[in-house]
Amino acid sequence: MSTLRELTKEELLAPGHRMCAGCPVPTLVRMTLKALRGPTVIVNATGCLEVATSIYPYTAWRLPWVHVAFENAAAVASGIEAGFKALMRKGRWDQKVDVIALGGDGGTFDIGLQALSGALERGHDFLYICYDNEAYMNTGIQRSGSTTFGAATTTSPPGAKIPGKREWKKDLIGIAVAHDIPYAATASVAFWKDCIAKVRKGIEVDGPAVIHAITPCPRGWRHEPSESIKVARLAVQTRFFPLYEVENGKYRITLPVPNPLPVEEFLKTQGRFRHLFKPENRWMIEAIQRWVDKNYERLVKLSQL
Ligand SMILES: Cc1ncc(C[n+]2csc(CCOP(=O)(O)OP(=O)(O)O)c2C)c(N)n1
Repeated sequence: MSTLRELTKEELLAPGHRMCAGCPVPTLVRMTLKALRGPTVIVNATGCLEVATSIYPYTAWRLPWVHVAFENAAAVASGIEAGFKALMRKGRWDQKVDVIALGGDGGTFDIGLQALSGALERGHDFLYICYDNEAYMNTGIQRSGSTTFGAATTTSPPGAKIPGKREWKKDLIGIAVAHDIPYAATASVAFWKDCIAKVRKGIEVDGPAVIHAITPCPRGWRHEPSESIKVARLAVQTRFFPLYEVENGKYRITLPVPNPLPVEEFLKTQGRFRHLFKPENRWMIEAIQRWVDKNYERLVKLSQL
């Protein structure tokens, strides 16, 4: 696949779901579903995507889909993959079925991490995609292990006591790669070609694959619904969210950013960072810039190994 024309016109996520206006998660899902190569089962952890696409008695999913708890998406995906394998071994099934698990950052970085680690360690052949809106959005914008340092959330409100979230974002891909899996990558909804190619690769590799996709949330990030894709693009152009992949341990930056914009350009698009622009908080912007620079340098070094 190299042009838009070559993509299937089939939409396996039906319109009419109840995701918020401007939410890029359905866009990510539509891209994902255009990368399929055959029969596929979707495993969906509790989160915005699940609650808003499966409001009883309706469903927006036009392929087999199972809702699982917040914490066990990867465990259920493992079970489905192992189940099909067993049926094939017994001669009761003869077609490869791909399994894709989808979870938010809360379900992935925090509560589902144990199940994900177990599934990666056991080597199940499935793709795990984390859509990262950097908080527990569907329950009221609580901070998660993925929320950026300094961000305002309902559980890290900036004020006299704290200047926003005090901890740094976890390195999900680093954790996944430490399991020695065949494929891991980051993706942004603003770069569809890169995103679809990575999903396809993740499906095709034999063994576990993990994709970490940045999906700006107009409600929680406090930006205009029409700006989500622009924000997702700025995340990459400022090197805040570099696009790279790790194939069998080999790092490659898939979209190098030789002349990055300052991270401020990304931060200032969002109300959740408004307080950082007060003179007494500017040190936090500088700290985020240092974090961004260090991370990108690290990725450049790793990709030269
Ligand atoms: C064990 C457990 N604890 C808490 C909840 C309540 N809960 C449902 S969804 C959710 C947050 C999900 O956040 P995330 O995974 O980031 O997805 P998002 O809502 O942002 O799409 C929480 C806390 C739950 N369903 N199960």
